[in-house]
Amino acid sequence: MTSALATVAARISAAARLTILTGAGVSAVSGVPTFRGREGLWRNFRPEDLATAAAFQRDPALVWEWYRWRRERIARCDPNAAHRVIATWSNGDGCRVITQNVDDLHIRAGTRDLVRLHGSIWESKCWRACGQPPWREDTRGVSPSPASGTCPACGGLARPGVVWFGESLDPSDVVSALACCDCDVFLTVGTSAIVHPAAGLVHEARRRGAFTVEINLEPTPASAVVDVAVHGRAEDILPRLLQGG
Ligand code: BV8
Repeated sequence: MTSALATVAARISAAARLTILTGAGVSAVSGVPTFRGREGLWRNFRPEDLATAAAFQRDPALVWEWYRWRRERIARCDPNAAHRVIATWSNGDGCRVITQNVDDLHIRAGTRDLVRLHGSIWESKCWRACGQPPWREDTRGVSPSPASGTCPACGGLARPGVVWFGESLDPSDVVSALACCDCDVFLTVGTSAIVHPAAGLVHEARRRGAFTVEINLEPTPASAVVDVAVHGRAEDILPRLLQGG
């Protein structure tokens, strides 16, 4: 057990309030492609090129093809040990989980009271915002039929129910995420700490007095800010922290 892990484990067990922010690295070992890793590319497109309203306006078929490809990939993925540890912590008192991920693996692992900053890939919504609430297309194992590309209320074009670059997050999610920064320990796990406003949360937690920890394979822009930066795989590190380091 390294001294860094022992320090973090001690801080977690003494914490009345624990907040965990996750990114794509938590789902990587489950087989979900990360955004900026090698396998994150799709036909040489960058996510920032496709996950935008402008890209959808320009070529909805291409964007739907990417989301359908991701849904089919994610449908074959299951939660891993990192998700299970986070779910265990979330079912205790005082633990809140914020995720940037849209794969719903935290939910499938039983995480309680999850703040999903960027929505869910299993949801669709009306492109024209006709008033139809978002609807789920959880078709694990089966790719959604093309008909799922239309709004059940107005028959217009449907779009993936995620937050795209250049779109504002749901204000209630931002309020919830900021409230989670009032904590004793803030863990940022498996995120490149590039996408805002999620990337600002660890700074806010530190400003509010939290003991901050990063768990990642490699340094990120958050590494210089946190109290402890642990380099390793989330699926290895988190179970060791649950066991006391
Ligand atoms: C907004 C849904 C107001 C779609 C996503 C301030 C400064 C700079 C830019 C901005 C700023 N404020 C706003 C912006 C613009 C923009 C932004 O941040 N751009 C970035 C690219 C610079 N933000 C926005 O547009 C946001 N909206 O702020 O509204 C506004 C409006 C207009 C103009 C200005 C402001 C909306 C952002 C939401 C975008 N949607 N997803 C979809 O999924 O299709 S974001 C997308 O990136 C995913 O959700 C993903 O989760 C997220 C972050 O990526 P990561 O999760 O970190 O994944 P990544 O692959 O990058 O990294 C994985 C990490 O895991 C790596 O570090 C790797 O080392 C590590 N890892 C891998 N395996 C493991 C591991 N670690 C541990 N264990 C392992 N096994």
